[in-house]
Amino acid sequence: MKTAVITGITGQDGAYLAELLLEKGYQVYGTYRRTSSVNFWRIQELGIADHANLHLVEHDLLDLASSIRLLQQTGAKEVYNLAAQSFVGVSFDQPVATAKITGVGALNLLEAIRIVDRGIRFYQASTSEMFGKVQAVPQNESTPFYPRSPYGVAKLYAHWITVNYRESYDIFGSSGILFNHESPLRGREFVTRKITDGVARIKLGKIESLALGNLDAQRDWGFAKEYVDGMWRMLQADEPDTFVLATNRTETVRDFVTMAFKAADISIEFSGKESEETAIDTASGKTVVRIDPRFYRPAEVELLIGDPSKATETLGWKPKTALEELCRMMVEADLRRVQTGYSF
Ligand code: NDP
Ligand code: GDR
Repeated sequence: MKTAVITGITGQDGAYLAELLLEKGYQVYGTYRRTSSVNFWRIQELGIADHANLHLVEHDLLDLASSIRLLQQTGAKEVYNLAAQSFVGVSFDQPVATAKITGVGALNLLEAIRIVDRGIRFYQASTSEMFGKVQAVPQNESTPFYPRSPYGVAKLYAHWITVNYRESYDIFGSSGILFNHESPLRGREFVTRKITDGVARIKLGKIESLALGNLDAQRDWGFAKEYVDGMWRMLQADEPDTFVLATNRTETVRDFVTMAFKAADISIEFSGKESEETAIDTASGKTVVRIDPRFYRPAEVELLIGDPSKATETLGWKPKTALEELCRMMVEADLRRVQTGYSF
């Protein structure tokens, strides 16, 4: 039976990847960090929390001995490193913690692989945030990196150390440069879920408006469930490599807002400029979106659009879900959650 370790089992991708690997018959060891109240809501929502082949393991990504024991005790042949301080906004306030967990965390796992068994295959969760300031569009595996946040810089370290261990020690380390991917399991700090959750609350009369930051940012948003399949495919390939996963379509945050309100049958209209911009519900005339400059970032990534051709040709991976469908799925899930009072 195949055995895999997923770091960051409590996150969006960790939950979907665990579901996928369990469906494929794997023994899955999902790691979580020690806190006074661990939250397993995502694996509970997917109905896999009590699966006989899912083992939840406490692990400290900054403690090399902890990673060595993890690999020795599980005997895993595939390691998916998804744990990270993954919120770009917070990385400006906690740059050192982000560097450690998001950057050096990957190194600890690679060192553990070097010590325990160099045959273990390793997946590193790299990101389009490494492209940062636009150097070319669409972005692909050869586009130069120019990260714009402590998060992006930390991820770039993790990316290059994966490449370095591949080249230095012949370790099967693959890196997926994934563009934004969303789902009903997305954390509420990220803009899409913040919007769909906010729209649901406005629709159900729980709040009046939603406060956002930069509406002009453009993102290439895909469906997380499809992206974890791409991660798995990378570790089944003949050779370790770097792959972009993206949809090759980009939209502004403003367009996503309009789409989300539409999914809740609310038509809105934007007016005003920059921090004065607002959106009103055209039926009631009430303001439903306003700008709060606290959500602006010290440096912004303005435009992301990825070219996934290499993953399509080499791995047979293709995005399938249109953004409108993804947005509707998220709004419907949030309407249900707000109605039942069970919302994370
Ligand atoms: P989430 O934020 O949903 O999950 C992050 C995971 O990392 C959680 O399990 C979290 O645990 C864990 N984590 C955070 N801090 C620590 C820590 N100090 N020690 C151990 N574990 C920690 O992210 P996603 O699932 O969306 O993303 C998965 C990975 O892919 C991340 O590395 C992210 O940076 C990367 N990525 C994500 C993209 C996306 O669009 N979703 C795109 C490209 C890359 P806890 O629940 O305890 O906080
Ligand atoms: P991002 O995602 O930074 O791309 O990183 P996020 O959803 O946080 O921001 C996307 C864009 O929306 C703008 N924005 C806001 N963002 C948030 N969070 N809250 C707001 O109120 C708001 N208003 C506007 C942001 O400025 C930004 O331009 C995500 C994470 O999952 C990373 O871990 C991952 O690596 C990248 O995607 C690819």
